[in-house]
Amino acid sequence: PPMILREDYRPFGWLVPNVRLDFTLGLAETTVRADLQVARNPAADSTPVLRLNGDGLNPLEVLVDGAVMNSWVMEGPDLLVTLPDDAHTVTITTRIDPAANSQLMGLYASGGMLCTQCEAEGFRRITFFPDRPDVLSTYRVRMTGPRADFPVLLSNGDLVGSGDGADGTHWAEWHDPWPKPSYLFALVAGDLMVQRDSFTTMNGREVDLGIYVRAEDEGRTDHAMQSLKRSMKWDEEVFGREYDLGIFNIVAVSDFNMGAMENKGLNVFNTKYVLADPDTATDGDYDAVEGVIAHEYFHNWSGNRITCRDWFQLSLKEGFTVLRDQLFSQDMGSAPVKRIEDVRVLRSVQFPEDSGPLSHPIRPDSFREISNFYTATVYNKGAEVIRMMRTMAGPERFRAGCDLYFQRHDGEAATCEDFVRAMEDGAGLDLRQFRRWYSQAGTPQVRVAVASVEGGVELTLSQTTPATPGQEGKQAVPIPLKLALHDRATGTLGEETLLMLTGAEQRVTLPHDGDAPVLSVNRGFSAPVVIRRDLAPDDLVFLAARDDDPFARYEAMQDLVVGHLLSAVRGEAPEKWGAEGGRAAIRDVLATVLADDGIDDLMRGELLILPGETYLAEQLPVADPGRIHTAREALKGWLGQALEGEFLALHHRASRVGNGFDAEAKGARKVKTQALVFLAAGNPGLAAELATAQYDASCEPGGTMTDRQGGLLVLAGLDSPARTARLLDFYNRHQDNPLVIDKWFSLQAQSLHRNALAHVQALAQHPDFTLRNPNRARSLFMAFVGNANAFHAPGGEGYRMIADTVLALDPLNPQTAARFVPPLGRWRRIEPGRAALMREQLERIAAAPRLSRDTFEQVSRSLG
Ligand code: BAL
Ligand code: ZN
Repeated sequence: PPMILREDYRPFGWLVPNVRLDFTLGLAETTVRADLQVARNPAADSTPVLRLNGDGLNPLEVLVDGAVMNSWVMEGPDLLVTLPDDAHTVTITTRIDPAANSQLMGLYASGGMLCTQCEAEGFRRITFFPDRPDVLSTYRVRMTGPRADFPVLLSNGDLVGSGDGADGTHWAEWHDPWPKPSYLFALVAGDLMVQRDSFTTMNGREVDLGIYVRAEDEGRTDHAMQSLKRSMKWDEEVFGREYDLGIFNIVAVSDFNMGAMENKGLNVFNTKYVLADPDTATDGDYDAVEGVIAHEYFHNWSGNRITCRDWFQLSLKEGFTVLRDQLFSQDMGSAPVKRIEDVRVLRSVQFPEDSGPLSHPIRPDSFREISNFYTATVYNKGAEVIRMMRTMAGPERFRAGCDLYFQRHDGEAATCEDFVRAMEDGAGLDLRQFRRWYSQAGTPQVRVAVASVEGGVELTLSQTTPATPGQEGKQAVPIPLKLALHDRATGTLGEETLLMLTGAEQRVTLPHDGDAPVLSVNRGFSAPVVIRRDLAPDDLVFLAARDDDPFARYEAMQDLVVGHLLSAVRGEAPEKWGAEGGRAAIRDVLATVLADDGIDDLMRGELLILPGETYLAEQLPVADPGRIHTAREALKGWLGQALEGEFLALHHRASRVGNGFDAEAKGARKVKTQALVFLAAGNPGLAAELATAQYDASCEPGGTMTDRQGGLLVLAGLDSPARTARLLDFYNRHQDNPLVIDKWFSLQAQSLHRNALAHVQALAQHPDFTLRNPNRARSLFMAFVGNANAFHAPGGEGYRMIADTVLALDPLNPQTAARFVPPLGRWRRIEPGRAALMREQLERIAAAPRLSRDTFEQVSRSLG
């Protein structure tokens, strides 16, 4: 498959101002008649040839200005039509089989309904079209189909007509007045229930809201609806963005590759991010629903009104929209806790991506398959880059920059460069050097040294960025670092300041009048970098217990544990880390955290989370996952014993808090299961009893899925008679709810049980398991990949199982198959024995005939 280059961008030779689509719907056969009004693009090189992208399509008929034309040609999957004049109407008829569409791209059948997914290049599986984001058209869509099968017929925009046809058919016609690229087209036809509501915009316009689900999911959409209304209001208040149609619909689909899709006026969602009730959704699920609903809604401006010129600009809409949804969630709940959660995701997913073979800048320069670039780098690092601009400008000037961007580029297909320029002009920032964040891959490493000088301290800050594939030499990037200088002896906390590190090395002197200065740096995680600081364990203990920045407290706790665990993994002399190789210090800080009345349980829960195994592996040039796991479990067990009384008391206290959805109740549930996690490592018998009791209590009326899943997750890692019984009970209780059965698969695949690998092998044969449903495939195998100890089984069985999954899934659903390749691609950073086994499996995949473009690209980059 060819490499597509960013520098090769050229405007399309034709404009397509208006599109009419006429669908005759059937699950196994849908006919599509497309009328494209086309005109030469004065801004492009003139060409009489209209290239229309297709993917697996044959034209049944081609008309030009109403007359049959037979001189079209196919070039690969594309249809080429040569047109004599400057403006024409081209009409093309195609026929597709939605039921056979296992890729879930284009128009497909899911549980008896029809739905679409077009981003990035799915529209070309429906009809021939210039399927690129810089071709903007208004769409008029007519659908006809059997009323019994498809009582609900939806598309983008406003409903402009509907009626009955012959033989039990009916039709609906929708019109979207806002020009949009083809990737934002959507159609849904099915037997669906709807929850309706309405929203009055800041200018007094009424918007009809609808959330459509299958009958069995009725009653689980209220949280999604409330989240939508909160999002609409927040975007008006914080970004000044008002909704621009009379209708906003959301449809939940159970077979879906992504989380959700921001189609204009008709968002299509994975059921996982719509449905929620206390008996079936965890607190994490509730938060995820709120965040994804917000994300898709916010795309209406950052993505739809202003879209991307080409797919290299994906972060223009995704990075910005992720930042917007993060800020929204910060405002809806606990801002510090949300920030810590977002940093944890960035560091456990994006940092490894950026230090591995798939590393790419947030604005990539090349790709073979764009689906492979919907990554944590484009999304999450992209959000961090825009967040840095906000930090440098402050919220008000940042808002002025956003306003200018929306005003300047409304209705356009824009570039990252356009966004940066609007920020320069609107926010008054000089971003000349900052642009490197868009072009340079890799995570900058910042070394911080502190030396006492007369009247203060001198900081020496230096930065380097490791080489990444295709980018050997790296340049310094501007790094905004929030810092404060505290004093350990007096406990005085210093004022926060913002320091810009712009060069490779920089020295600054900070005034200080105590004897024991302690630097708190990258507060709030103001820059997406790795900080290397040589802080004494006593200083980390001080920061973990006392820093006024919650993130800095979390970070000090993480550093303390990372320092101890890496020493243990390296087999270093433990004295450096103080008593008990640093364990005593960790125990004492945890005890402080457990007793601290100044923080709520949601924050306490963050401080109790030990750094994950992937994050720990990332700290080493080459990691032995087995040693990391052993060291981490040993620490957990030691802490579980050393603080058994405290964790027990915490579990009791938290168990007495009610089942509500306020911060107190959510916090209590969070720390309750965390207490179990430590106790399970320290005193498995006691933990099994408590986990069983927690599970059983959660099955009483009003009990929550959070407690039930938490109890069962811990139990699933232990050898206890209750384990089998409660797993069976959970299955029987929820067997009719696929999203909960996904949890049942996941929690077994994630469990710390020594036979987790064998459990996963058996579950893959379970009658409820299928690779055809992406949620189900991920619930077992992605959860398994996240279970580092099981995935990295020394004999390589875990690697083989994932390679088997890729090979089995690739012919069905290449986009989802390719997502399982990156975990194997980490081989260079794993000890040689396992690395060879990982490589072997990559080579086995690479040798398979007829690999998809998606999997081919990921495997060849991983081996490369
Ligand atoms: N645009 C694809 C799904 C999302 O990022 O919202
Ligand atoms: Zn998005």
